[in-house]
This record gives sequence, structure tokens and C-alpha cells, in this order.
Amino acid sequence: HASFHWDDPLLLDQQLSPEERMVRDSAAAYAQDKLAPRVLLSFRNERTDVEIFREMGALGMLGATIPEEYGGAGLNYVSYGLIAREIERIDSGYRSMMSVQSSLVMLPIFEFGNLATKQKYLPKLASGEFIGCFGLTEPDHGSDPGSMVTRARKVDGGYALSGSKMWITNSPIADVFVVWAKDDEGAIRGFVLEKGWQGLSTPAIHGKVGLRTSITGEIVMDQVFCPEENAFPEVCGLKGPFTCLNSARFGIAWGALGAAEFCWHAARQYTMERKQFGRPLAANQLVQLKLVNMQTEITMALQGCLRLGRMKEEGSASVEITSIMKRNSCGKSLDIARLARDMLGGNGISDEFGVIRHLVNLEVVNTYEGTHDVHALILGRAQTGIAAFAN
Ligand code: TGC
Ligand code: FAD
Repeated sequence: HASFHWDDPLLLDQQLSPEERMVRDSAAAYAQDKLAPRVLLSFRNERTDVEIFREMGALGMLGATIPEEYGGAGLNYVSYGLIAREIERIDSGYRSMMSVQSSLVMLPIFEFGNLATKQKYLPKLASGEFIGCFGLTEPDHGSDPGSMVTRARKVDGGYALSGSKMWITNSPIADVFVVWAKDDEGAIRGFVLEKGWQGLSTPAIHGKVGLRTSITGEIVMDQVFCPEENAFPEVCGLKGPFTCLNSARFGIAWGALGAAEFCWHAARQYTMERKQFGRPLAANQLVQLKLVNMQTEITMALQGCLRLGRMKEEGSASVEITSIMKRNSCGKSLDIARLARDMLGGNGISDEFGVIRHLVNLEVVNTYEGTHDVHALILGRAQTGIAAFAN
């Protein structure tokens, strides 16, 4: 009878195409060879290594789903998810750098930008020569971006943008800024700004306890002039930013499970080697139960992510499914990281073992791109027809 694979019970590997397996293996090799050796000190010292963008760019990992004519890799969504999982197996901050560039900067420029904008920015974003960021959240408007107060006033030849964006991944090191603001009619529109434009500043936010390998900052705009050709011509309303979020949230759903897998494997290895009361910790029923619960949750969640990826490819994925997967992966991965932390005892507190780093990273991942509870409300509305977050 068929043999059991403890680390891949439903044989996810067999459900991938040869090309998808190749993408996964090359992302895994890069992550293990180039990212793993840096992560301890980068996290400890809150240092973002900008070379990582160039390395990922050279391997086709930035804008993986963008067509090759604009410098992307032209891959499918499952491949994008597999890349996110391998990168986040090392660190959520590295995956953040990659997902913002791919889903939140390259995707809107590709979907909504005019031809000149696409040609100007996409190839350099794909190679990592340019770093991008995405400004939706404001100091007073996080879960409710529709209430944003950043304004884009129509002026001769373009727009004057004023306002501030908060908690923006990559902003202090960014060359290209996709910013969302309300126009004179109060409609949300998207704008592509560049570093160095007058009135634009990007102070860093220091002292983050999680996601310390990925720099975060503000975007402060004081009458920044944006020429007409850098405004997205057609897209209007929250549909613009949400189109980007649908893609980023899908990547996060896969990515968080990579972090969870690291924690699970670390807990398994540790409890098989560590002896207390004269036998391995893994000989205890309590320990085995925890390992099996981790295995079950990760196995089911990965299968859900794969199914969503296939539905995205065939065009049958409603946006609510992304909420199910983003919420489930983040919540379950956070629980798994906490349990694994506990199973490593005192060593679980040390950054050398990696598990507590994943735990504090996953606290962020559970909050950004729609919090765990906000995704519950999105799904609650879809199920009952009643919006619990609105008047
Ligand atoms: P609502 O009435 O629901 O919708 C307004 C309009 O938007 C459309 N829409 C969508 N379109 C495409 N995809 C989706 N997922 C969409 N969801 C909504 C909708 O059809 C409607 O269109 P129209 O034409 O009728 O106007 O808007 P609401 O204001 O009631 O929304 C509430 C809620 C909770 C659903 C929403 O605001 C929400 O999702 N909040 C969470 C905010 C969020 O996710 N922020 C993320 C910031 S970016 C980030 O965190 C990056 S971290 C990246 C990293 O480092 O990896
Ligand atoms: P709030 O919206 O104030 O929520 C606080 C709490 O209240 C949460 O628990 C929430 O679930 C709950 N809550 C809110 N509304 C309701 C309700 N109606 N009913 C019940 N509970 C509710 N944003 C960007 O635009 N670009 C980025 O690149 C980016 N990167 C980020 C990087 C980091 C490290 C972090 C921490 C955040 C980042 N964000 C980014 C912002 C992120 O998307 C927001 O933090 C998130 O959407 C939550 O908004 P908030 O922090 O204002 O919390």
C-alpha cells in the first residue's frame, strides 16, 4: 500500500507541474543559500539589505506573474505562491519585500498604468534596480481605507498630492511610490510618484518587534506634483487598491505556511533530539499531539491555497476565497509558531533558533493586508448579506 510522507501527506508535490516544481526548487535554493545566512543579524540589527532586490530580480522572482515583455517572469499564480512559501520559510520580512514589489507595485502599474508608465517602470522594478512601495494605509485609517484623507487636487498638467501614509513597507528605500488618494470629486485614484519629487519625504519607523529585516516607513506628501501621465487613467474607487491586495493576500496565504512549516520542522527535530526524564521529548503524548495538529493544519491549508491558485488560473476565484485562505493561513501559522516556541523551552526564546523570530513576524502578517478579524467580517458579510463593519 502507499507509503505515508509525514512532511507532505497529501502529496502536494505531485500536484505541481514540472515547471512549478522547478520554480519552487530554485526559490528554495536561493532562500537557503543566500537568505538564510543573513537573517539572524539582519533581524537583530533591524537592517534591510537592498541587494536582495537585485538578487531576486536576477532570478525572476519580482513580478513573477507579469508578462515577459515588461521584464516579468510570466509565471502562473501557483508559482508565485510557491516562491512566497520558500522565501517566508526563511523570514516574513523577505517575503514582504518581494510581495510589495510584485503584487502592490508592479501589478497595479501593469493593470492600470498607461503604456509609457509600464515601459518606464516595470523592467527596472523587475530587475530590482528600482524598489517600489504601496501607500494605502494612513495614520487614522487602516482597516477602513475608504475614509482616507490624502487628497489629489487637480492642477495644471497634473495633480498636487497632500497627506500622509503610515506603515509603508519599503518606503524609506523606495524609488517608485504607488499612492492612493481622493480626487476633487472624492473618488479614490492611484498615482505613481518618484523619489526626490518636491514635497515628498519618507521617514522610517524604528523599533518594530517583528518584521525587522523589512524596513517600514511613512510617506509624507506636501503638495507633491504628479504629472497627468503618472495618474492611473481609468481605475476609480477601492477596486484599484483591492485588485492589488487580492494578489498580495494570495501570496501571503502561501507564505505564512512556509513560516509555519519551518516552526513545525524545528519543533519536531528539537523534540526528537532533546531528552528530559531519560527519553526524547517527542516520546511524550502531549508533544506528539502538538506535532500532529501542526501537520494537519499545514497540510489542509496548503491544499486550500493550491486549489485557490488553480481557481485563479481558470478565472473562477471569487475574492472572498482569498479572505478565507489569508485569514486561515495567518491565524493557524501564528498558533503553530507559538506552540513551537514553547516546545523549544528556553532555547525557544533565543533568536538563534529562529522560531521566535517567525512568531513575532507572523503577528505582523496576521495584521497587515486586512486583519484576521476584518477578513472574518468580509466573509460574514458575504455569508449573511449584513456588513458588520459599516453603518
Ligand atoms: P466595500 O463596500 O466592501 O467595497 C468598495 C468597492 O471596492 C470593491 N472591492 C473589491 N474589488 C476587488 N477586490 C476586492 N477584494 C474588493 N473588495 C471590495 C467593491 O466591489 C466596491 O466596488 P464599487 O465599484 O461598488 O465601489 O468597501 P468597504 O469600505 O466597506 O470595505 C471594507 C473592507 C473591510 C472590506 C476593506 O476596507 C478592507 O479590506 N480593509 C482592510 C484594509 C487592508 O487590507 N489594507 C491593506 C493595506 S496594504 C498592506 O497592508 C501591505 S503589507 C504588505 C507586505 O509588507 O507584505
Ligand atoms: P485598525 O484598523 O485600527 O485595527 C485595530 C484593531 O481593530 C484590529 O484588531 C482590527 O481587527 C480591529 N477592527 C478594526 N475595525 C473593526 C471592526 N469594524 N470590527 C471589529 N474589529 C475591528 N499598509 C500599506 O498601505 N502599505 C504597506 O506596505 C503596509 N505595510 C505594513 C507593514 C507593517 C510592518 C505593518 C505593521 C503594517 C503595514 N501596513 C501597510 C498597514 C496595515 O495594512 C494596517 O496596519 C492594517 O490594515 C490594520 O490597520 P490599523 O493598523 O490601522 O488597525
